[in-house]
Amino acid sequence: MEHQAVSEFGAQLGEHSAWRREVARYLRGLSDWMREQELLDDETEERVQSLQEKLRTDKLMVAFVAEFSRGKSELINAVFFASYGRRIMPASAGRTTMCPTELGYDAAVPPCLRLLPIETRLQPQALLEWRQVPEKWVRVDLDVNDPRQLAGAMEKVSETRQVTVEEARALGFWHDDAPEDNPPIDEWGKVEVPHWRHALINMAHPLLKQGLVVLDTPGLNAIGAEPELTVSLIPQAQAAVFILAADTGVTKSDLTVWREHISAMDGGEGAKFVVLNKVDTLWDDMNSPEQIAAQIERQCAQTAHILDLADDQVIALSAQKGLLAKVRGDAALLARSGVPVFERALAHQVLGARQQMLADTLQAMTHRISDGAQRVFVMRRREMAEQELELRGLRGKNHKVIRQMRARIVAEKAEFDRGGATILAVRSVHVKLLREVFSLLGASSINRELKELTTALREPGIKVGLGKTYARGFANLRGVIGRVRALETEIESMLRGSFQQINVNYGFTLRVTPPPDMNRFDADLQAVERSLLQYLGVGNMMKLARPEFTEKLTRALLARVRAIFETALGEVELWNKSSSSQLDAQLRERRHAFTRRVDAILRIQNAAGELDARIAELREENDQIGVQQTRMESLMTRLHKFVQQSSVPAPANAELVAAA
Ligand SMILES: Nc1nc2c(ncn2[C@@H]2O[C@H](COP(=O)(O)OP(=O)(O)OP(=O)(O)O)[C@@H](O)[C@H]2O)c(=O)[nH]1
Ligand SMILES: [Mg+2]
Repeated sequence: MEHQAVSEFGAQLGEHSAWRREVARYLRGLSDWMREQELLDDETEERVQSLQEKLRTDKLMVAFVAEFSRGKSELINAVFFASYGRRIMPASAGRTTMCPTELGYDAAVPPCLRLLPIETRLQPQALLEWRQVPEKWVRVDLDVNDPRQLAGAMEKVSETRQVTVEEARALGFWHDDAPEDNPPIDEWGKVEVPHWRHALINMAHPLLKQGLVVLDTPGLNAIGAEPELTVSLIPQAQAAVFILAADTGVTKSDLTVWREHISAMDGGEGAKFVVLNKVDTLWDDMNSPEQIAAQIERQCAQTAHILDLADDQVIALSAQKGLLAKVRGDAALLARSGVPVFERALAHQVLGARQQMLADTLQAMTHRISDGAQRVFVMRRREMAEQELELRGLRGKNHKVIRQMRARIVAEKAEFDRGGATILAVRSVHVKLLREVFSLLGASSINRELKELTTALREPGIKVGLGKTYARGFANLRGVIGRVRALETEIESMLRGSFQQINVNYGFTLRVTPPPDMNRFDADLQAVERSLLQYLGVGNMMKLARPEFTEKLTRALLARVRAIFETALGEVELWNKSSSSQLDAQLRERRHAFTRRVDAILRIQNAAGELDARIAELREENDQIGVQQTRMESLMTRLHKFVQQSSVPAPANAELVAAA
């Protein structure tokens, strides 16, 4: 394998981004054209825009989670930062990364490192809320062209402070009930705690610019004290990388991290990676390469067994040698380090899955677009056919008949406008039902359904029977989703009935789009429920007796549930828009048609020969619709062809078992 300045993952992410940009370009071409032809209703327009936005800015988070000193930061350096020719994230023996560190890119902010002081833990706001308050973060500017300055600034994530036991307790780093986890007291009676609560790194690194967000986390104790990491940040990552070290094996605390943060994680097998790092500690000149390979394979198998995974799911590598090999341009060492195998697996699983998801969304979208357009085509053709018939009937007729015809059209239009009242009535029922959905998914509904649970959590002291209260709280939330589902069904059948009526009465082609599927939100809630379950065990009795802990837990929980309900609400809103904008579009078409008919009659009244000219025009317009249809289909086919072109190749399965 040849030396690569950019990693395998980088190359594939680059291709994936190019694919996204290209898809966005095709989609823009299609939607611009559709808009010009007045074939796009408001709702579809909104969906197209949001997909465009997603294609442009969608983030992809990879979280590195493990006990301290397993090599998280070193692997991040090897995979993402080797091109700087040195270590960028601090990686050293003992506890190094002291606060969760997010690396990403935001064009609106200059390259910098932002740090949230640990004291913010004394205040009730959730991390999510602190993100909205930039002035509370300490900012350090970064010079991305100077690797030394960069690495120097990054050292900040390792900073600690000496505080009294009292302060440490308040900050969540000292627990009288778990003395073995407490930091040692120095001769001045102080203990060491992290200086920062969270770090955000903003830099225009090529991978970050393409939407990658890397989350580096500190070892066990520091994560445990920040429930938001467990409830929100890690579960929402597209991939989690769990790291073990060959020289320490699988320790009890490794297992705790695995159980609490990774194994319960949603997103299927593809989203979890298990790395056995530091295999270079087994590279021993006294043993033959075969012996070493066999030993590594054995350790992978053992690890897989303990974690209850298939043997080939543990990737053996040496982050340190991988970084060194890239910096030196040593291809043989790089291959031996096993890092490229990990990069390929990551690229394939993460990017492949994401690309598939975008492709599916796009497929559904174009389906919807073409469906809507076909309905408009049908309606336009029908209007034209009717008008042609009307005009043919006027052939050879005198002025009086023509005048009567005009009067009839005007009367028809007036009646149509009056009929608008029926349509309004349909809308008001619809709106009423929707209002119920909105109140079910609103914040006060969540508070109500979780009242018992939040009260129990906030009660001082040991909590008894919390597990049951917890389960009840989530059952309530799922009940709400169930009620929303029932209302959706009700709205859908109401709409179906009235659309049918309107179609018959006015020759419209309205069709009810299926309501958003609530199962997804059900599944999201279940994932949240699972992610917090670990806190309710007997082993956590003491933690749960601490008000500052339960307060954080409660807030993190509420924030996450609120986000899920808000997403559901957004979907229902869009669905609502789909029926109202269909109706609007067809009403508009019909009004156009009336105007065209009246105009034609006026022309015919004014000059002989106009009648045949207008009939010929109608023929032409009708043919034009055929041309539009063909054009639309060809634009769609081009888009689909491109979308299906996958940019991410599959890794050979055998590669996943690294050769030493
Ligand atoms: N021999 C060897 N040492 C490694 C390897 N990867 C990391 N290390 C060393 O292990 C130590 C810990 O690595 P880090 O990357 O700081 O570990 P971490 O998981 O980020 O640890 P915390 O930040 O403390 O949570 C450092 O001294 C690294 O140089 C490896 O592949 N081989
Ligand atoms: Mg680290």
